[in-house]
Amino acid sequence: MFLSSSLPVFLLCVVTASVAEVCENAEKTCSVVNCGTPGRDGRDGPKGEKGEPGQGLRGLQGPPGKLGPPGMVGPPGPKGAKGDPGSNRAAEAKLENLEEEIRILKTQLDHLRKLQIFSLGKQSGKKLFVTNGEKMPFSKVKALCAGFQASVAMPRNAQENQAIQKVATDSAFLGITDEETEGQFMYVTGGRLAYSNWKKDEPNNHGSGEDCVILLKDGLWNDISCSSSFQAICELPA
Ligand code: MFU
Ligand code: CA
Repeated sequence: MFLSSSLPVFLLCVVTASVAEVCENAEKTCSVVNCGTPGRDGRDGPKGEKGEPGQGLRGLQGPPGKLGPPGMVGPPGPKGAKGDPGSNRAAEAKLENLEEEIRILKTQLDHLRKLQIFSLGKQSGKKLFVTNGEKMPFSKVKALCAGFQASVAMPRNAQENQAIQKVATDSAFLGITDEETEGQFMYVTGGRLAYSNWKKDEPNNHGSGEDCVILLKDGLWNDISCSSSFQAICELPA
């Protein structure tokens, strides 16, 4: 009875001798039967040194890190939706007043312009010729005209030449020179002459040289020194 009940424990003892705990239990039960394999003696030894890093696959990626500090201010966002209609009554009224004022000013300006043309009386086509009656060297005439977005008078046809003649009370400079190439007269604004009205035997580049042009009282042209003083006549879009 005793032997038969301890036989399975004995067999288990032999088969699983490597499992210490089972063997220990078996020893308690096999007090009469020889268990065969002796038990381990003493405690576990000291921990070994850390091994070399493994050479297998890398471990899985860890979880995401903490949120970083806030970045710099970004570019402005998109334009907002259109405002509430009717919420700008004051601005609309102001705009209407301004538009009305502009209409009035435009009418007054138009009126003044007509008066100016009438008083000067020297409009030719799309050009308006004006003078202050002063005499000065050519460089001063250029500066004077440029001062009000105008050019020195440049007659491009007989009609314009006559209009300038009417404005002039004395010989006047024209916006024409051959300063760049002697004998090749050009407009100060650029381009070859479209029209000329030279006096007989002119241009003659007399004396130490004559690169500027004057309109004589009779409407004929003479080349003359740019440093001499003659009347200033400007042209501006009419
Ligand atoms: C004529 C003109 C000159 C200058 C001189 C006094 O030359 O061409 O431009 O006016 O008379 C002889
Ligand atoms: Ca001359």
